[in-house]
Amino acid sequence: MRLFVALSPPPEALAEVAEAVEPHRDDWPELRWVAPELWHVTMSFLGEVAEEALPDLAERLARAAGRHPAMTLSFGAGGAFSSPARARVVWLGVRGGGLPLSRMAASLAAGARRAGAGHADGKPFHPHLTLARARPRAGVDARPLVEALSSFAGTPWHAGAVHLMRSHLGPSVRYEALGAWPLTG
Ligand code: 2AM
Repeated sequence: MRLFVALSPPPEALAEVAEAVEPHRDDWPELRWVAPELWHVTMSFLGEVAEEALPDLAERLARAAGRHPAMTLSFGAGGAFSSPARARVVWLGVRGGGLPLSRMAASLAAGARRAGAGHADGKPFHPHLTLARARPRAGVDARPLVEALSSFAGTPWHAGAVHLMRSHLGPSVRYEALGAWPLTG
């Protein structure tokens, strides 16, 4: 099963983002917009994981989560991977996490690896909310969109738990929450 670990921001925080994004959607037919009900902040992408690994994975994620503090985060200015001029992914940034959030991501990934899930990809952790993706093989010049989203500053929200999510790929992607574990504090 295809798994990832994520933060699930509260509906109010996502509603604000939806409102900010809505005026732009129709201007960018070359982008595939992610439906708001799928929005999340990926902490660690695990990829294909054998079902037998789930109990050990759950235990290790619970332990890792419990070693990190709950935090107050907010969505901030837009950006793009790999660059606004050749965007493959357009996102909003996550503010307020800093080093503790990066440490939490590393700790979740390390716990998952000990359960045989995921692998170190060497990429720096860059917390974000993916809004839209370019179609395969097409980098999009999304500079005006990134610019339009540069002033976005969402209301702070409480990140108090991490979720283990399963992706069901198909004509329309669906996510299923397999578990949730509290952060401390
Ligand atoms: P994204 O937010 O950067 O797009 C579920 O598919 C989540 O896992 C997505 O939100 C995506 O993060 C992340 N993801 C999917 N495929 C990935 C990959 N090959 N490497 C890293 N993260 C991936």
